[in-house]
Amino acid sequence: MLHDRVLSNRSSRRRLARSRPDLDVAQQRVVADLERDGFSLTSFQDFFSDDALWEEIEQQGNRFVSETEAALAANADALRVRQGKEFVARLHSYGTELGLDDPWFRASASPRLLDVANSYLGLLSKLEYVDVWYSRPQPQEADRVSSQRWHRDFNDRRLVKTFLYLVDVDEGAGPFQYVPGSAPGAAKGDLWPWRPLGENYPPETELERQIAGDGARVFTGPKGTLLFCNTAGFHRGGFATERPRVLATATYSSPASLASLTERSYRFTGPLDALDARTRFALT
Ligand SMILES: O=C(O)CCC(=O)C(=O)O
Repeated sequence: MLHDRVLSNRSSRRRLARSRPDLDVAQQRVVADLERDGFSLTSFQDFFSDDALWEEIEQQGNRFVSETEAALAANADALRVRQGKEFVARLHSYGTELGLDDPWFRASASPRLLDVANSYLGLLSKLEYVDVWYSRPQPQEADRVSSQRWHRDFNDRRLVKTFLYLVDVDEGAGPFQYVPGSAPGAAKGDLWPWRPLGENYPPETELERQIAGDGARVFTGPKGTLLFCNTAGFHRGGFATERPRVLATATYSSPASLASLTERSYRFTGPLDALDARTRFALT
């Protein structure tokens, strides 16, 4: 893509190369896992070691659950949902204003996470999307729709998404699932290969036939599970059948992706001159 090779990403690659982040062991492990498998599994506590921040995010999640369940009981029309994905209620959705007083936004914009995303992407990344999701249970016999079906994200060949579980997630809560080694360039990268804005949803049964054997990873896990993933590889999730799934999520993309294929979900409201260079770059 012209955008990738020549325009927006070139200077962002150069800027990262000039001052590479100094990663600690936990961060190095995440980047190495992402390179090898396309995902990395850890926990908020192990990655952040920040009890106060975890408590704030937990409270933010609990408030969102109470508000969502009150709205579901009273008037489901009041929920923030997107067309075609009505099974997910969102805390923010698009067009919201966010500052560092929002705890999940603060974690997502932290140097700790940005340094991992930037190292894996090999450039200064953009924090494109930040939200908290409540996936509503649906009948077992319902058809899987949208991101409940296997797909590659259209955003870019390489991107990083984080998923932080805010409830225990078992099979009945619609766990996230991923095909290891399916990111572009990896062993299974050529299965229905990634294309910008391409048809990235192959027939479910065909894909499952192709990956039979090694299969897919199913990420059930306790509250506090933190998953990193290059979702240009095949993934699906949120098909909750017994209990709601609640998670916080963020997306880190290249400047080229944001310039051409994707849209930032929020406007940062805090003072820019208080931020270091990589954070300012990520939020603007
Ligand atoms: O809800 C899920 O587990 C899948 C999410 C997804 O497809 C995505 O964020 O790209």
